[in-house]
Amino acid sequence: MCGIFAYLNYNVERQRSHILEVLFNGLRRLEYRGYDSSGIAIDASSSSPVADSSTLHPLVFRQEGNIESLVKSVYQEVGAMDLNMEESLSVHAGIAHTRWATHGEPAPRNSHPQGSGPGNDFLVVHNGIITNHKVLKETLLRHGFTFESETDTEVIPKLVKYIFDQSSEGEGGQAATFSQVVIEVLRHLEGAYALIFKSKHYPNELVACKRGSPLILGVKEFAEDDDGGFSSSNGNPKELFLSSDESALVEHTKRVLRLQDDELVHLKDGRVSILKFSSDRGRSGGVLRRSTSVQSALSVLEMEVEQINKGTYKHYMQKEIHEQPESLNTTMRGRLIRGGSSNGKNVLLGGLKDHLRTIRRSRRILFIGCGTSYNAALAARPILEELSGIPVTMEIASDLLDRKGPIYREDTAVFVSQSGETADTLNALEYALDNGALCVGITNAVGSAIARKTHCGVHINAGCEIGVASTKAYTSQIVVMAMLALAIGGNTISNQSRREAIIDGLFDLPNKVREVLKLNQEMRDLASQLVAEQSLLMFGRGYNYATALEGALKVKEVALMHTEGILAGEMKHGPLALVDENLPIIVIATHDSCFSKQQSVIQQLHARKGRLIVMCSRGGAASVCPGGASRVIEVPQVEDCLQPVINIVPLQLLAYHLTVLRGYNVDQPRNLAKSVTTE
Ligand code: UD2
Ligand code: GLU
Ligand code: MG
Repeated sequence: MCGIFAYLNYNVERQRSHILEVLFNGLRRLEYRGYDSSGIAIDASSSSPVADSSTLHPLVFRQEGNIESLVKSVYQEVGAMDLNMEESLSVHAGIAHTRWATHGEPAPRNSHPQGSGPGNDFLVVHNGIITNHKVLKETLLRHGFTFESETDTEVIPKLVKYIFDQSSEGEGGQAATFSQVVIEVLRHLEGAYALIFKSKHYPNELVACKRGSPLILGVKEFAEDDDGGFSSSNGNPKELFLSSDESALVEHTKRVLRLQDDELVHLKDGRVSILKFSSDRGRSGGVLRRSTSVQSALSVLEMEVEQINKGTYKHYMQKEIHEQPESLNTTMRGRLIRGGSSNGKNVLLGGLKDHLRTIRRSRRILFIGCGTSYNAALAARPILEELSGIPVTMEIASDLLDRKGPIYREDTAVFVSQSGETADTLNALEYALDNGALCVGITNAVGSAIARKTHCGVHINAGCEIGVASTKAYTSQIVVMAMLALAIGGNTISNQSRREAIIDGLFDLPNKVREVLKLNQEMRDLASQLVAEQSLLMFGRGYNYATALEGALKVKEVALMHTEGILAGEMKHGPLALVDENLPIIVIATHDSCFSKQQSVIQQLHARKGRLIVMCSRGGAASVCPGGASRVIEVPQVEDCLQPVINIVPLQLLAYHLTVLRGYNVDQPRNLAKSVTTE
């Protein structure tokens, strides 16, 4: 994780050059965590405790690359603008950041502080990810804001400015405090963050808060009558620090306070106030009385956010299916390395790197999940077995608990859950923790129960998923588990070319998903053929056994049509009895090591006059069904272990169109909930 740092001196004279050095040093202490760019913001022109927005001019400096290149460029720029470095400031608030890009390439415009627009009325440094940034951005664009970066972060300073402007245009009542305005902003943010806000409208104040990412306050007081409290209301000379990491604080003070999630600190006039905020959207969040104008600015915004959520799509499920090229990009961003000749191609999962050795030494890996998450793990199982050489067993969470299946200290248990709140999976996690296993989470929701309680893990970063039937989370889960397999497998001479092929395949996967999405119309046609059927079978094997299960689950849960996913190798042990000229059967037969076995399955089904729909690799129709299937779905071919990501897409589209044609509710299927938080 990257770093965040702030320094506020109050009633202590500090030269501007000293303030800069404190900020730079803070960043140097955070360097060890890795980063790709950095930046700081300080004030120009003289500041005093009574400074106002007309006398303060924030200066923002941002650079790609290492801290020293930032330092160099800052000194060049301040030299050029004749800024008095010796000027002594009795109060000043400066902020700083090291960035590890998640949204947008490393570049000065994407570095932090991010600003609210011309004049930089509000500045923000951010660690983490804002998962609903797109929706917020669209709203802000319509309110006339323009964006300069590709970051998820930029919506935050813009949103503060929007809310601030709206509230001060209000009925001329008492102006909102800095923390009030920030709390309103937080109610709109989803995802993970540690944030520090600075503004010329609130000179010499800082507001900081966190959810999911760490943030620590350090206090150094100079007066004798130290009352020892953090919320001391005294105006004694002091220096205040904020950082994502203790290592940047220890040289200044030992008096630190680790902020909890949903806590906010407001540094003003030498006082430190700590407030609890509720980021729940529905409730009247925040502890502060909200001025009415802030409130009305907010309700307008909330309404608009709802309206544009679906964009041009009719349903969330449809939107989320079509979003997959982007969600996969976000999942992989910053985690795939295809650079320098020395280390070649590799993956970096920040949340696991300190645990890989333990995982490699484990006696077995258990994948534990329910529904779609279980299916995603099943899709990734073959590649994890191949690259790690460790036995991988699959567990449906409820079944593991029903059996009280044995789990040992030498096991690594991987818990897969989109919401991170799935009750059965959470219970299985408690059980595995009690038994001493190393517990790894694969979750989409940052700060969720499973993310918090696992020892380590990976956020799939697929963005908020609203449709009850999971689509984009499924493909992102598979991709994360393929990266997990690469990370655990490690680099050996013998598997090098295989690893590189998979990494290349991952890089190209979003493009291939874009191609397969072009089957939309074809799948709608197929859906209209199948709309009145009672039942549907899906046959898969190897990497695509999971595809058959997940495809069937999709059709079942949204289109309310009985559908079964069947392991093709089991055909003769029962399912063959069902085959006749009426029952539609989808056979997944894309090119991989199981292909010839699938060919023979198709022949046998054909011999029994089965009504076949065959999914095959592009251009492969003739070799798959010489006798002619009633229909062929041709998909782009990718590296075998990534093929499930491609193959599920037409089946998601089929399920979607079947549902619409059958007149059912797509986004809220009968009897189902998005996250199953009860057993
Ligand atoms: C982190 C930051 C990301 C960016 C990046 C830079 C967060 C949430 N992520 O991403 O914004 O700054 O670093 O390197 O701030 N974890 C669990 N269980 C789970 C999922 C995650 O314990 O189910 C832990 C994980 O071990 C790690 C932390 O949560 O300590 C963040 O996980 P991540 O996958 O978001 O980490 P990373 O390095 O990709
Ligand atoms: N998501 C933000 C960005 O890409 C912050 C990344 C970070 O934590 O450094 O700019
Ligand atoms: Mg955790």
